[in-house]
Amino acid sequence: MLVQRSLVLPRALQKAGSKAHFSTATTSLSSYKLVIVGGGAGGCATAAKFSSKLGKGQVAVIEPSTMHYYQPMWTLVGGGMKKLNNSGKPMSEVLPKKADWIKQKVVSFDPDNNFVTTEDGNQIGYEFLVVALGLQLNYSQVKGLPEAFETPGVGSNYSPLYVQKTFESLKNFKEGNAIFTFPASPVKCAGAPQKIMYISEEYLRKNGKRSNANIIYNTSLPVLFGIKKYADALWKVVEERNINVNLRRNLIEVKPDTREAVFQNLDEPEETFTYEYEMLHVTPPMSTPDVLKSCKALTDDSGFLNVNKETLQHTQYPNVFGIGDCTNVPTAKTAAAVAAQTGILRKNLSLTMNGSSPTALYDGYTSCPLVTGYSKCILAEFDMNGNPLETFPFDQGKERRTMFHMKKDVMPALYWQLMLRGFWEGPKIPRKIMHLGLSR
Ligand code: FAD
Ligand code: UQ1
Repeated sequence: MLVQRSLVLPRALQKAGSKAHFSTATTSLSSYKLVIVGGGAGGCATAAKFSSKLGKGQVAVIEPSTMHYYQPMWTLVGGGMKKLNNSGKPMSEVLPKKADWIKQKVVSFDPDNNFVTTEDGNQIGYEFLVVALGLQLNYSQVKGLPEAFETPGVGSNYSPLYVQKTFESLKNFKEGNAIFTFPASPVKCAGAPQKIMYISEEYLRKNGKRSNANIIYNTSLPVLFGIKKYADALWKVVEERNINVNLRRNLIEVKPDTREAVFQNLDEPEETFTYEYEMLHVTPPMSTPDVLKSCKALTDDSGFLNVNKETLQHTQYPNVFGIGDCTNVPTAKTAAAVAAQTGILRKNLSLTMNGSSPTALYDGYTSCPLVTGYSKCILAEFDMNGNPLETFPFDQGKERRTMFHMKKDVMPALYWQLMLRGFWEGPKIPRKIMHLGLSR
């Protein structure tokens, strides 16, 4: 339920002398103590924490989607290990009951006057704002997409619309190139574009089709994976399994009529390479959603929410915080990172609400379970300086069955039962226990 209230500035901001501070707005707005924009992993977990702390009617989540998806499961859906409907729940079931759900899209921000506008034209005021908008998938930046998803052989684990096409393409594979792409943009879960390749390779091997298949990973990046320890492990996997990796190749066009994919050489932009495909798995270019990108006051030059990378507080507006994929925190964008950030946000937003300054500092913890088939996984965990920050007291650079089961069977429950309810802030405590207090 929306309450009518005039906009008052929090004490913290009156002290801070910030931009948001000198707003003299007295307009009566539908207003909340805390507005959370986006009800995905970060928004939902944050809403759970703060709605139980602040009570009913104090927190609103603005989120247009009817379904909430556990996106990490899509890697397994693309490989035929889980069904798409296992990966989603109605948004009404996951958002906390004590928060008001405004089922709308935010269409603009006005951080100087502390309100956002929704698609239906309403203005929602706030004392504090958390931006948790995730990433937008820009399939149409590749010529021929998204239409090519209507044709055989083309799938994408990144969207609930196309993830089932991945497994369909794998099942129907006869002979030829199986191509997996990585775009020239920041992405969420930077390991996912290659996880599905290892799964596909094993599928084709187990189904007697591997000798008919040429498996190709065309990535825009200059490396196979950003963290050396895990990149070294993955290079061994691609060599052992006869996978062709081409660096600095960016998908620019899909021609479904001739089943061809065109890539640009990012080091020689005039040069293109055209490949026929039997199967094509597309990881789309991504950006922050247009509504955020177009708000220059809130974003950096790349369109990401401009926050202090350690406190998650906005660099200009102290009553604005960010969480998850849409911020410019320089770490890999994953749900695991979001989990760790919820702990930082819980402390720093509470302190700010009470008129103090943030003290909790995020180390950039993130994790990518690099699934390498139907029973193995390398669990990459690292910080924002690229240093491994592993939970378990064994070498996580090795493919392991236990880590596969953790990804497939433990993580979904951890996400739905603990994280979205505000009870999982990442593995810092288990990590300390397992390293006898000797880890960060
Ligand atoms: P999201 O969870 O994407 O939520 C953003 C929300 O904002 C959405 O609900 C959206 O509807 C809403 N929104 C968008 N625009 C608007 C608007 N204008 N107004 C209001 N609301 C809006 N992470 C891992 O930790 N481990 C993994 O193994 C892993 N594997 C992955 C595999 C795949 C194939 C994919 C796609 C992702 C994977 N991830 C993994 C990444 C993880 O899912 C994301 O990092 C995480 O969901 C980010 O959370 P978020 O809250 O920032 O964004
Ligand atoms: C994690 O915390 C998390 O968020 C819930 C994930 O997303 C689903 C992960 O994939 C991983 C690996 C973690 C880290 C958790 C542990 C126990 C290492």
